[in-house]
Amino acid sequence: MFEKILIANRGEIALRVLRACRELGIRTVAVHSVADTEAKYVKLADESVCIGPAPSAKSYLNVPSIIAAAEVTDSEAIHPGYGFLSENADFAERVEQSGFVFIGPRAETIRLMGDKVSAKDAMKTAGVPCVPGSDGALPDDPKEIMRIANAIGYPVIVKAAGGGGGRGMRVVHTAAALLNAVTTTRAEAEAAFGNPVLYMEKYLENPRHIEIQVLADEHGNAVHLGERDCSMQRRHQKVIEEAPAPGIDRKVIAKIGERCAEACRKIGYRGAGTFEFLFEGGEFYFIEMNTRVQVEHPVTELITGVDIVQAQVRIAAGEKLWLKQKDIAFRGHAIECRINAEDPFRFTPSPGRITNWHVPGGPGIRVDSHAYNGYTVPQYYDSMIGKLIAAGDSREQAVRRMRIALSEMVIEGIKSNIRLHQELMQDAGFVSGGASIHYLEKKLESQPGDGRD
Ligand code: MV4
Repeated sequence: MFEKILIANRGEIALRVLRACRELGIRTVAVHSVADTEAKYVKLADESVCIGPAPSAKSYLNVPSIIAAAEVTDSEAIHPGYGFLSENADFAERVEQSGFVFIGPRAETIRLMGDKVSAKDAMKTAGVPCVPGSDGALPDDPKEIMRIANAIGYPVIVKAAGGGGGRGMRVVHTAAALLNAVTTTRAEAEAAFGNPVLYMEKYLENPRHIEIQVLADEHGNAVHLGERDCSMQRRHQKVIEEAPAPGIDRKVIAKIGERCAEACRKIGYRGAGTFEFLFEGGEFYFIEMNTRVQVEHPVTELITGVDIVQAQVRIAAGEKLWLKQKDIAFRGHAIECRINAEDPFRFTPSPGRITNWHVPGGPGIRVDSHAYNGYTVPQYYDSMIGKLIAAGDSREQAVRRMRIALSEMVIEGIKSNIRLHQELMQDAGFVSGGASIHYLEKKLESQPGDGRD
């Protein structure tokens, strides 16, 4: 096992990784920007290194600075967390070339999945069901493009190979609108990702977003840890996630989960990963794979008892997977509310000093947050300041516990989205379970919350 790991991230996930390392008896190095000098995980880490000024381009994305920090602290491995450099294949490569272990998949796998056309192609070949669409990249010839769209059937969605997570895509409803849409999306893709490659899919009108968590080792073993339902989202930002997904047959999950695990074995996947699917009409359609730990990993941890971050570290250290699929049991239900420093109904960021901070507790409650009384939320980064997770024997119990937890939570000095979560925990569409990816945005449109403060 490693003796010392450098955590190339900030906020709640830096603290989460730190705790996993502590339990494994590994010393930690926190790297931080000037704006995060007073952060809790920086103080708790065995060592810390300031890697640059507040803007993330000069600190958390500053590759030479992070590598230098690993060198001066004699770290053996680097955990990238999520966001920042976590899915940057060039970074993973630089880490390994500098003699450190990158806690994640091989750079080549990250690159494969980063290109959405090659990712889909690899998954199709590995037997994972995909959304019907173009066979690889769209050609330049307008006639060919028209032919492909006609074969798929409208509506179609044009996506950028370099995009993902909702960036660089456009829905097209008619043949008349197709070629302009392709031209515009291509120009945007070139500008945003430096990659004009596009692909096309059948547009699914009202799907749910269901993802499968996997763990794979470098020795060819892989398991799945079931699914998460992440449909409750706004502008591609997840708001609530839960596991298991309400109303989906366990046998159907076991089948798609095994497809994902088998795909991991086939492509030589290593580490934790997530297969993102759209789920509509009882069918799963692969869209993208995430090659990092995800924000919402705790809901899976709470229903399986598997520590996903510790698993990442143990796999990176070369351990053979200690879990067989039959060892993984799913127990009860877990729900996560992302706690953001923002206006609960207008969604404008609300950085600043937290003058009063109290977190809930009691059976089944977990709070993953780096915030504390007196902490100042910097303006430079994502507004997520923590996650409130409630687990119970049933979904009903998890919802009840979440309502109580939200009522106990105190955040003063800044605005937070606690009241939005309180409203959602009473919302008929959420409470009944199984809402689509469009549910929250439609609800917010019809009840915008204007005038509430
Ligand atoms: C789709 C889709 C409908 N049909 N693809 C958005 C994020 C990116 N990962 C893929 N996305 C979508 N792809 C087809 N063929 C609808 C979306 C989509 C979406 C997906 C997951 C979660 C939230 C979403 C919100 C809007 C659109």
